[in-house]
Amino acid sequence: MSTEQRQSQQEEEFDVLVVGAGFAGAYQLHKLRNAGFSVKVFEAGSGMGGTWYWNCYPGARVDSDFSIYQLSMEELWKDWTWKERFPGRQELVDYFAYVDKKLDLSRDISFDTRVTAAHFDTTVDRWIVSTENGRVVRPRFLILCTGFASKPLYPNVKGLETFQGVMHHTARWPQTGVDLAGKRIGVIGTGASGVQVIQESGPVASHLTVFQRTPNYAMPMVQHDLTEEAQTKMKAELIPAILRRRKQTFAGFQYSTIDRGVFDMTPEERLLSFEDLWRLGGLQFWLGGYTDIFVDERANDEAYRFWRKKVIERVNDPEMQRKLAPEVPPHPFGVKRPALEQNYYEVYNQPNVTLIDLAENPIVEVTPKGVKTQDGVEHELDILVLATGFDAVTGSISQIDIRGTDGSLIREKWGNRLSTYLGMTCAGYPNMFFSYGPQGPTAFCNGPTCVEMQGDWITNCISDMREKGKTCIQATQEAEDAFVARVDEIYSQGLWDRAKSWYNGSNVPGKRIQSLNFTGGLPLYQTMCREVVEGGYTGFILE
Ligand code: N01
Repeated sequence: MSTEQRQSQQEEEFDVLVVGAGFAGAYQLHKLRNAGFSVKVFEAGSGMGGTWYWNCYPGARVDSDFSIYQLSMEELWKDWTWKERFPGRQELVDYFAYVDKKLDLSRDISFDTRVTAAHFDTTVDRWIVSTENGRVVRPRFLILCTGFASKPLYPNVKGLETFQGVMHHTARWPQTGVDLAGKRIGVIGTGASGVQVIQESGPVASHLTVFQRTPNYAMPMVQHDLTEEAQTKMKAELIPAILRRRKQTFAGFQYSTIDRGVFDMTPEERLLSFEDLWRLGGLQFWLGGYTDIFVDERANDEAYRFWRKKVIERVNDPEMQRKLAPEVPPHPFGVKRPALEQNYYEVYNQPNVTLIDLAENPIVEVTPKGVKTQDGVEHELDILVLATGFDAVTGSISQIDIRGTDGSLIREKWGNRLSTYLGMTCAGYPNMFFSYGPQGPTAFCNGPTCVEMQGDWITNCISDMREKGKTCIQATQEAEDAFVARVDEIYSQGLWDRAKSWYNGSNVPGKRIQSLNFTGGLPLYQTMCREVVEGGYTGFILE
C-alpha cells in the first residue's frame, strides 16, 4: 500500500459516522464532538434540517409549540427569537442555519451525500459505509439519525407516470417552489401534509380537488405571532422550566395527559374541560387530554363526538360535513395522528373546491390529463400533489443496504418482524445505533426531546466503552426479544390497531402490521434505558 493510499484510508477511519443532519444528527454531532470523538455526518440533502429541508411544500409548518420544538442548550435558545407560536418551514430552516453557525456543525457535515450501504467488518470492529457518490468510510460506530419520515410513499395507482402536468410528492417538493395561483390542483391524501397543502391551495387555485381516503381528525392550531419582549420574559424563567419539564411528560411536551377518566366527570364538567383544552389549541386536546381515550372506546367516543360537533359548526354543506366528519367514526379519535389546521374546514365552503370521498368513489387511474374516479369523471388538473405519506419509522433505515455480522440485510430481518433492543440498537448489528427510529418513543414524542434523550444515552454508552477499552457492543437476541415483547404488550393495551396508519405500518401495502413505536411514554422509556446502564449494560455484550 502506498503512503498516499495509507493516508487516505486513515482519513476515512474515524470514530463515528452519523447519517442525517436534522435535529438528531445535529445534536449527536455536537455531543460526540464535545466528548472528544472524531465524527462525520453524511446528509443526503443539500442543507441542514432533515425533514425541514425536504418538506418545502406550500404551507409546511410544525405542529408543536416553538418553546419545546428546539434544542435545549442555553447557548442556542437564549439568542434565538421565534416569530410564530408554530413556526413555518422557512423559520425552521433559518433556525438550523443559526444552530449550524453557533455550534460550527457543517465543517463536519458532507451534504449531497446519500448513504446507500453499510456492512460490519467483524475482523476490525468497524462499519464499511458506502455512499451514492462513491465514498467509502470505516467508522467504528454508525448512528442513523435518519428520522421517521425520509422514505416517501407513492400511491400505487394505475397510470401515475402518464400524468402530463406537474406532479410532486410533498416530501420531494422542488426547493424552487411551484406556483399554485390560478391552477387546477388535485391533492391525494389528507394527512398532516395534505391538510397544509389544501389550506394553501384552496384560496389561490382556480379549482381544488381533494381525494380523501380517510378524514383527518384535524384540530385548530390557534396560531399567533410572538413578540421579542414576550420571549425575553419567557426566557428568564419559563423556557428553562419548560425544557426540563418536557423530559418528564408522556410525549416530551410541556404538558402531559390527564390521568382522570372522561367518565369521572359529570357531562357538564366534561364539556367545560373539553372546551378548555380545545381553546388552548395545538395538540393539547389530544396529548394533553384524557389518557383513557386511548384505551377505552366509550371515553374515546366522547372525544370524537366533541371533535365532530366542532367541525360541523364550520362546514356549511351537509354532504361535506358527512365526508369530513362522519356520524360513524372510521376509527377511534387520536389513534391515528390528527393534524393541526388553520383554515382547513373553511376551504370546503369555497365554491372552487371538490371533495372526493375515495371510500365511496375510488380513483380508477391517473390519466395524462388528471385523475379518473369510479363514477367515470376525469378530474382535469394542472398540478397533482401526492400527500401520501411515508414508509414511516422503519423505511428510513431499511432503505439502506445494512448488513450485520451474518451478512443479512436489516430490511430482511425487519420484514419478518420489527425487532430492536431499546429502540436504539439491533442484535446482529454491532456498534450501530439509531435515534428517533423504530420502537423508540418516536411518533409519540416531541422530536427534539426524543433525540436529546437518546442522543445522550448513545454518547454516554460510547464514552463508557472508550473508558473500559471496549471496541464492540451488541445487543443479545434474548434481550431484544424481551424488549419487543414489552413493546407489543404495552401497545396491545391501547386502541392503536383500530386505525390503519403509519403508526403500525398498515399504510404501506404488504408491510407487517405491528407497533413501530414505544407507546409507553417517555418516563417509562427513560427508566428502562437507565436501568440497562445501571446494570452494566444489561442485555448487551461488550468486547
Ligand atoms: O402522511 P400521512 P403525512 N390513495 O401518512 C393518503 C408528520 N407531519 O405526510 O389515511 C389515496 O399521515 C392517506 O390515506 P389514509 C406527522 O407526524 C407533521 O401527511 O391512509 N390516499 C393519508 O390521508 C404526520 O402524521 C407535520 O386512508 C392515499 C395521506 O395519504 C406524518 O408526518 C406536517 C394513498 C398520508 O398521510 C406523516 O404525515 C406534515 C392512496 N394510495 C407531516 N396512500 C406538522 O408538523 C396514502 N394515502 C404539521
